[in-house]
Amino acid sequence: MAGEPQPDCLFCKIVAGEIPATVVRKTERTLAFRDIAPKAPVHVLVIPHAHYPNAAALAAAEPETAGELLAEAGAVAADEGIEDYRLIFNTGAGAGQTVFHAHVHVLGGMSMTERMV
Ligand code: DGP
Repeated sequence: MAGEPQPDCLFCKIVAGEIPATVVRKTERTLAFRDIAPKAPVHVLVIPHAHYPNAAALAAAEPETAGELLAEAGAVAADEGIEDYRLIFNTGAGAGQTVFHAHVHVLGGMSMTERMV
């Protein structure tokens, strides 16, 4: 069923607590944790607990959760004390997506005028 945990999904395992992560925020529907290979001083991933392959699929199925994902991304930036930050949704392997569970990268803490993930 759409949104159900997938046995081979890394981020579903983080949601389930089966793989450790440095969690910075948690809501009933979302989880925010530090990226294992940070590309900026602040590099946090915000994901839905529910499994969807990318952010657009999440928004189509659960628009409220997609909105919460964005609100939580803003809350992460506020918690980290950064006003300027970049949100990135890689979608598809050709765009650099490596984990096929919806997530948004929150990147900041340095000049973001050129750098891309
Ligand atoms: P993307 O390339 O957009 O699919 O981003 C996936 C990100 O997930 C990438 O920046 C690295 C991060 N990542 C991969 N494995 C782990 C992990 O086990 N723990 C954490 N915290 N992050 C991970």
